[in-house]
Amino acid sequence: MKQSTKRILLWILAAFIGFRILLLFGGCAPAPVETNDSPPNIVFIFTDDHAQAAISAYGSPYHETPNIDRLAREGVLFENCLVTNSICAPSRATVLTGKYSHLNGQTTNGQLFDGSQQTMPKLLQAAGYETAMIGKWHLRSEPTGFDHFQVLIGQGPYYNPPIRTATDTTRITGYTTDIITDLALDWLEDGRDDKKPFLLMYQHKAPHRNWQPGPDHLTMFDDTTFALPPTFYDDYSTRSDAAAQANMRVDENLNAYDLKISQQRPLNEAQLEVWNAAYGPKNDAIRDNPLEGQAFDEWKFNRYLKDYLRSVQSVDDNIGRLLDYLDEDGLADNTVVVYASDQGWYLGEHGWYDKRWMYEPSLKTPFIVRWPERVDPGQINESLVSNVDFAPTFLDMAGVEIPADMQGKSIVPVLEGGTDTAFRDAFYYHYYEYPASHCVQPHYGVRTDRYKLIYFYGLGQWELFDLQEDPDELNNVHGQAAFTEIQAGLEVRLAELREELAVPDDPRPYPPEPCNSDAEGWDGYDAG
Ligand SMILES: [Ca+2]
Repeated sequence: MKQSTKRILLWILAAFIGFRILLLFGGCAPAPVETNDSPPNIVFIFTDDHAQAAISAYGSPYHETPNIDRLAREGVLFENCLVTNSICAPSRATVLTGKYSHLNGQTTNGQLFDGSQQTMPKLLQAAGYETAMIGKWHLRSEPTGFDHFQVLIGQGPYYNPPIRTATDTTRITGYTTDIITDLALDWLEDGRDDKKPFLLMYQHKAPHRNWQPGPDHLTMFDDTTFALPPTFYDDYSTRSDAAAQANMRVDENLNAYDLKISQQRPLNEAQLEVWNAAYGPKNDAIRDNPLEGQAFDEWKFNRYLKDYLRSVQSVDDNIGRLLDYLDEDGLADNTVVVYASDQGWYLGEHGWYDKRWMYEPSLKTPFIVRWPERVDPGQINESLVSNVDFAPTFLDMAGVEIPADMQGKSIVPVLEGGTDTAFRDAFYYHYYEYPASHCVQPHYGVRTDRYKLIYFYGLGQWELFDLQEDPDELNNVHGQAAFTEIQAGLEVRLAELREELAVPDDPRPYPPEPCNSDAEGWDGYDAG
């Protein structure tokens, strides 16, 4: 190359560098954010059917969850994380795709998840992340977008779970919540490529039905009696016909296997030993002192609630193990830790267990984010965020472009900006699965910070709640003169959201199919 040409190229290079420096430090350019340059690791802790009411950071009236509370203390707790469709597989599909059920194809638990579509783990993987999925997958199709997976088969058992990998299936002896954590820690320690940032989806079965506690907590709460929740004997007056039609009452619909008054399913020797230690003496007591009426309802509620809380307690213990590992290994600062469940759950509110409804206990799911490098600790945020926002948020955290067809949006501005950051004025919800377990009528609706409008389209019936005046949603004010304007505004917003989100037209006239979940047999246990 001629000297003169070389000189010209050097000048061009110098001018380019100067321009870049000007961009970085010039008066009109934003100040650079001082952070670690490497993209953060993401640990997504995901449980199944965990109610906010069973986390002390959310004000549980029942128990303490010190390790989840620690995450909340060190991060941001979202009070209003709303799910798009309150049931297992649809929630999981929404988390993976950043899309509502009608677009990702998973409207109910009955479908096979289409793993060929775009997902957040695939996009992170393509951007150089190492991706792993360990624990409960529950999407029937083979996991895609992961460098490594070790998953339960279907719902998986609470004890001695078969664990499936890309190449084989091995039964591991022990309590599933502990085992999933062992596998996650093994992967963090020895399994991953430590030159890459990682996404670890660490997903528990617990506290899904039928709530089998671990060996460490079999007798926890034995000396406690919990009072029935104030709405336990809800008679569903003022509501549509849907609530009264459902079969998910603690006092009527829990069966012997749920309540551990019968083994029913064949148990192996190890399971039998645990079962006898935990329930043998308690069942002797109930046999010798038969109960009836409200006393029997209270007994059932306590049996149910205590097993549920015991299952949660092991989740909390294991989250402590994981947080300790991140500290000890020096990973904590540049690792985002997220805690969430696939939906909320009823702990006797309205008399119920299970989920599905757009009512608050199942619409809301726990959501806590800790990100020491970027987010101030100890925040409580009331923004209307959602599980549809998880995928775009993780991509944003990783510096990966969010695809235009994702329907959620990044929560990062809220995480960094705090409570005054505007996020979403109204949220769309849609539940589809019917006829199915528990006979909950399909419905959709809109929730704002204060109001909730629900349409049960199989019944052609509406409900409207003022959450400020009626937080328990006992008083349906739809059609009342005082709410005419509010109702009209919500109807408009609902139609707008349905259009924005490309929701197909109402499936009316809805086929008047009969629903009888008493005849479901054991299928109810696979109902996510
Ligand atoms: Ca679930």
